[in-house]
Amino acid sequence: ITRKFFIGGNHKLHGNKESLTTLIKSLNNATFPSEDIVELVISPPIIYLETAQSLIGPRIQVAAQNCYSESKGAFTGEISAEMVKDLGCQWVILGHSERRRVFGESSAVIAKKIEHAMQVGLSVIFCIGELLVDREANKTESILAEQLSDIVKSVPDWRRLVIAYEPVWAIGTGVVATPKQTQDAHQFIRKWLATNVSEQVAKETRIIYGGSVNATNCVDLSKETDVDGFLLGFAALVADDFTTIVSYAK
Ligand code: G2H
Repeated sequence: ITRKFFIGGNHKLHGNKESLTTLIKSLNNATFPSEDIVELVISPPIIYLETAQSLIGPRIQVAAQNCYSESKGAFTGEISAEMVKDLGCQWVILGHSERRRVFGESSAVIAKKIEHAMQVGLSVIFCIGELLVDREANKTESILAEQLSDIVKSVPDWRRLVIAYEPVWAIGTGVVATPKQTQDAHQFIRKWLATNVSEQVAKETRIIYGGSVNATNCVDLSKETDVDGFLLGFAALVADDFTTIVSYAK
């Protein structure tokens, strides 16, 4: 497989300058598999992007947790992809279920954000996933297909898109998807890409899993064929957990 394993750490609304500095120093001192094997990204709150960017060693990249779809203008409280890029950051997380659900971001808004961020040169971690009611109603695949369809025309460069499968019922709940549930969803996403984009994009796109991943359950999840990495939440805040999870990169 030509897909490089990918581990992202989504800090969400956690930490401060001191804890972030301590975390990054620990990561800088950790021993990771080589950069040919695994790509590492951390995503602190946006206000600390510059702090993170100034502290990281060569192995770690930085992602914003969000950015707006316009370059500039009367959009109080927003930040642009250009600004993220200006700080030297290469990545942005878009479509996270917390953005969709807590902040009411529609698929149309997310699609515009993806397109703009990519045009500016950022790489995107794009999140999709079903609710528990969807899974129980056997609608997981149709929800994933819908979330993919909503953005498929807005991706100018698939090589800079990582898809994070994050079942909403597994996010921050301690209830992790089983390796089989994960593999099934990832395989479905890959097939969808083959049919609706191209065989090559399907083969090359990293599909990572997020939702209550920890230093124990990552072992079996990482063995699944179509699992190309993880988007970590709480585990990303603990340097030892992050490092352990990275050690299972394949
Ligand atoms: C899912 C994940 C990171 P957690 O949101 O994006 O968080 O690992 O805390 O469930």
